[in-house]
Amino acid sequence: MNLFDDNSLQLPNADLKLHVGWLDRATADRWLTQLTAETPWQQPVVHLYGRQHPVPRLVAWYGDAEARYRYSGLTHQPLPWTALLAQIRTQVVTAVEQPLNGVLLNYYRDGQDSMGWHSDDEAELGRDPLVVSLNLGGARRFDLRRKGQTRIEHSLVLEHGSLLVMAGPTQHYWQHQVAKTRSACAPRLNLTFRLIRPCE
Ligand SMILES: O=C(O)CCC(=O)C(=O)O
Ligand SMILES: [Mn+2]
Repeated sequence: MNLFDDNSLQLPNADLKLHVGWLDRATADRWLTQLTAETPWQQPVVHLYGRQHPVPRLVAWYGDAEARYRYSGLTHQPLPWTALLAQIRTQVVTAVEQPLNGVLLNYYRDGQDSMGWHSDDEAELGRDPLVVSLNLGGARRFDLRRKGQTRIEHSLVLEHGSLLVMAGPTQHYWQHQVAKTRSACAPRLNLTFRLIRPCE
């Protein structure tokens, strides 16, 4: 992954690289417009203690047929790759030199859309998962804290066209969030590419 060697974040027990400006502006603009328009967005409802909570963002899951994925407490069958998402996957796979068979699209309509603290440590991602996250649209803050702690230890701003690569033990030791914000922010589309391993 030589492309990213100068972009490492020095956090213990983590392997995080942020490549700012990975995509040129015109391509990032075009992908944002097309993906926003053509994605069949869903807003899953999570059942917690007998109450129903719509997740505070819109989502879609695409991938190879075997890439069934659990998130927000539900199992999702992947949608087949569109021409554009297949092209984006090829570019991402070429950059990281690792296979990836699914992508979760998260659409944050405004500053009230968010994603709570979690690690991408689902069993189907295996040990030391690679999670490659492409950012389009409005910049948002991405916070990191150690598992078992409440203090935010590090924050990044994920800007239009940037690529964040999380690998190694990151998901084992760290959690991340995209918090709500009162600041005005443009709609944001985040694509996290993953490798779903077949069930044992
Ligand atoms: O929107 C982001 O940057 C984070 C997305 C994320 O953590 C996820 O999809 O698991
Ligand atoms: Mn995540």
